[in-house]
Amino acid sequence: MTSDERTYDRRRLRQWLAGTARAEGIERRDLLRLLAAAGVTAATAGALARTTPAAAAAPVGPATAAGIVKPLPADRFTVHGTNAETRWQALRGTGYHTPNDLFFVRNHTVTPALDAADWRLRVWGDGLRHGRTTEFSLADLRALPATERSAAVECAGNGRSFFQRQQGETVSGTAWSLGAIGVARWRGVRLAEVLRRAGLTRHAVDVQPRGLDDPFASGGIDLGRVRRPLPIAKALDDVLLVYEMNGAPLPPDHGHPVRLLVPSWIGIASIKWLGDIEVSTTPLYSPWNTDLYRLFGPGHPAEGSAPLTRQTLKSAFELPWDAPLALGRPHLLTGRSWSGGRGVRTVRVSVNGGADWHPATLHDPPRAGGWTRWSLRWTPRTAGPTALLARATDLDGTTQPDRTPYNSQGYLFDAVVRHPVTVG
Ligand SMILES: Nc1nc2c(c(=O)[nH]1)N[C@H]1C(S)=C(S)[C@@H](COP(=O)(O)O)O[C@H]1N2
Ligand SMILES: [Mo]
Repeated sequence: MTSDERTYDRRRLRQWLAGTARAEGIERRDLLRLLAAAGVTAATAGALARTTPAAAAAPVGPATAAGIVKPLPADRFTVHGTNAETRWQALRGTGYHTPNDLFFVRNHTVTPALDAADWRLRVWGDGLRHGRTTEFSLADLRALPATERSAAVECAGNGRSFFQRQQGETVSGTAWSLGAIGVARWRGVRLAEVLRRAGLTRHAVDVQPRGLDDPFASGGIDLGRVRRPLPIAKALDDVLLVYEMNGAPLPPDHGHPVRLLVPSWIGIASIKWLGDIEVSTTPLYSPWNTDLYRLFGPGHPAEGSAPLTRQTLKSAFELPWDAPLALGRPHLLTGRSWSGGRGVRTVRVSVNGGADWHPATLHDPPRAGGWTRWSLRWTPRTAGPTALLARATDLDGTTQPDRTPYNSQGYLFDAVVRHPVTVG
């Protein structure tokens, strides 16, 4: 978290407290927690709570089907409710980019069926000249200058299950292993270009993209459609509105016809099935930057950390969990490491539970917003169970730690994972 992001969050909170920032669909207890943390009196809190529409109760039932369109064969995916995680062994030999049919899916509800022919993106808000609204069809976006880039989309909760499995800590949220990441080649138009054409003014501070999928309910509370404010500085930097993924039209599960791509940031920033973007001169809040996607727990402020932005550093082996490996035979261990910073510089691997470490051979240069493939030859000489470990260091000098500090929702796990195998 850079000090810029903290400063921005504090300023936004102050503006909110002054009644010049809006917060819709936020639970009352979150408002109160934020206000209490800032030492605001109950009278002010009451006034603010009145300006916030009451959250509507909505029935919530258990997820019955995944609600995902593409096939999810068991040798390629692990399904968690409405989400599907890529199995790492399925990535071996697939090249730098994750094929679309192997790419993980994280849906708050279900993949909606949208028709590209009558889809429109509405860009609106008081941060636009004369407060005017502009609509773009897919053909309009395709007629604008196109940009292509490789980038990862990775869930903020990727690796979450290791808080429990490795650190014995209970956290809430989808119990992902390490497969809630994919890297694709995306094609689209810069958000900066679209905002400029819509009449962006220099008074805009936040943009809020919102999805067309069903509203999301949590704990019986309707939180509304999936949306998360993005500071204007990031929006104008490297964010794309994408309509192609690895050379194909964006598939239904990944946001057809158009999604946002926010490179290096946690996956929730990359809103799928984009319907509208609000451009605001006052800071915005949604449940996705207040109650969710901040760090809570001992060691964090009561209102949580600043909203999460960049991803952390991780490594994974392209092997099944508990893989059997033949004794005395040469094996080529392969894997990938990735960082939300400037790219991976070195990877060290241990084949004996962390006692000895060997440099892995890297097959890609450091790439910001992407990953680096690596390999190590190993001929096991001792039979029995052991753990494989990979530890990456990025160009910013960050190295994966042995343990990730606890946070109650299990975000941003970055510790070295112990991958069990059996030699025999
Ligand atoms: N509209 C919408 N956008 C969304 C989501 C969603 O449920 N609805 N999930 C977010 C989350 S939490 C993640 S991690 C990424 C996952 O992108 P993918 O399903 O294409 O892999 O999409 C983000 N964008
Ligand atoms: Mo996510």
